[in-house]
Amino acid sequence: MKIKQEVNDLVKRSLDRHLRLAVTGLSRAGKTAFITSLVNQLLNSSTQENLPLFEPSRNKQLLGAKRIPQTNLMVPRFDYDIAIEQLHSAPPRWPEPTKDVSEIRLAIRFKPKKGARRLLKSTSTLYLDIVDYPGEWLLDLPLLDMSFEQWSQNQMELLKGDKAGSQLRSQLAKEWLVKLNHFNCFDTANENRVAELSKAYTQYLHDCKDSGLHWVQPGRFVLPGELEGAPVLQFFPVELEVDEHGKPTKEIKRDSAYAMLRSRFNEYKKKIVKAFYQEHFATFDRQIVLVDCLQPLNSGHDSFMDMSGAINQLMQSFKYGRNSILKRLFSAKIDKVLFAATKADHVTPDQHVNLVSLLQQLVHEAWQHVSYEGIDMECMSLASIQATMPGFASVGDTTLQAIKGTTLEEETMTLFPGEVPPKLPQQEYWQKQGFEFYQFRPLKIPHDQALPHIRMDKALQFLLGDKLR
Ligand SMILES: Nc1nc2c(ncn2[C@@H]2O[C@H](COP(=O)(O)OP(=O)(O)OP(=O)(O)O)[C@@H](O)[C@H]2O)c(=O)[nH]1
Ligand SMILES: [Mg+2]
Repeated sequence: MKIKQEVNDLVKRSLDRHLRLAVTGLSRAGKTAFITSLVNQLLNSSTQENLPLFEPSRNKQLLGAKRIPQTNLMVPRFDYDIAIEQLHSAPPRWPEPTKDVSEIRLAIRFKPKKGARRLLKSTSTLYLDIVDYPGEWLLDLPLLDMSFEQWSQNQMELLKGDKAGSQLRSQLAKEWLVKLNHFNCFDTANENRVAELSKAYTQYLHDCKDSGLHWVQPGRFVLPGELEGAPVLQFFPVELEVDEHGKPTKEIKRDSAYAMLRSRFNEYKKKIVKAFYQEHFATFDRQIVLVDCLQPLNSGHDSFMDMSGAINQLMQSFKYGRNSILKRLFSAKIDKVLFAATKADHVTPDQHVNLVSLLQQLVHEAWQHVSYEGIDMECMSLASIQATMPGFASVGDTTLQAIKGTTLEEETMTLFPGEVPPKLPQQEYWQKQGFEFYQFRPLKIPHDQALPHIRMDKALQFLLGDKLR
């Protein structure tokens, strides 16, 4: 009897599956909403039928899901209960912004469809770890291949010329640049001065984010988490002359401010960037990248082009080519990447096609490269937590598609927010027509109902469908 139990346990363990799903996106892209909805949909999957595009649910193979303690004890827990509490408060509220990595673990029980699994036992379990981390951290990947001098030069160049966003950046950087002008990096280092200039530089990066520019480096400066105030986050680029090998033409003394900045930059690369890729990124099996295409459409040309650059940068993290930085750090595991345009409920349903083709354009260049590397990729649009309902509005004799929702100020509105361009918009788009969307608060829904969504089931199918067969 005991032996039979042991054999059964052994079979069970070898047939159960594990999957680490990473969820990322630039700040406010909708990560917390996505994870909350995903967990909520799975917890409700055995009793509710609102996931028709998710095969295991449609085929009634899902027996149930429950939350279980995570195995990685070094990462904070994703606060699902608080998010749900906020969504169910009166009036409903969106979950608070988050700043760090966090994770949550689910055990999903299902009936296998065929094969050895089915023969040996009637149920299997998929252990799913869902990890939330800021997309800004991926913007730091290129630092690993850069010297302090190269990085400084890059940052300074961003402020010059007529590239999209340069003018805005140089305005935002003014206060820091004035301080930098009065700073001699060849003098003996003074920690307080370095801290003061770092603060001004960090403020400039925050101001970039607040003005709709997402491409900021180092990414951890705007989302420091526990490292707030630590010297490893206190450095900034400097302007200096370099020789043909990229080395400073002036002699650098060991006790100079320059030497301090350079060593902190190197420490940042090693202890923050490299450590993230080795300790976290290397463990991911699947990745979803959430993109809010609508916010930059609202903010204008520079913000949009800047986001396009940031997405391109973000995608470098899935380039596992032979000579890539990643290859040197670890062997890649991610086999599927989903790009999802979030908050689709902000636009009318007829605009969803355009939203997807716009996203495809945004990721196009890098996309070709990644599919070449053998990763399965897809683009889609979704609303993790649907806050509006589609409807119609009459303008004169014509009836137009519209959306209806309640604003954060508790005002009910029916509106047509605008057309989403199917391609990267040209200058005329910004001059001719704007795009205007409102923030809506979540809908009121009873506790025992799964959260309303648009195409979460399609996302689940791409990310988990094959693991629940
Ligand atoms: N209408 C609508 N709004 C959404 C949806 N998902 C997110 N939002 C809005 O986007 C905001 C940001 O969403 P979060 O899920 O907090 O985004 P995040 O990526 O976790 O943001 P950070 O934690 O700040 O990085 C929310 O407060 C909502 O206003 C959605 O599906 N529909
Ligand atoms: Mg969040």
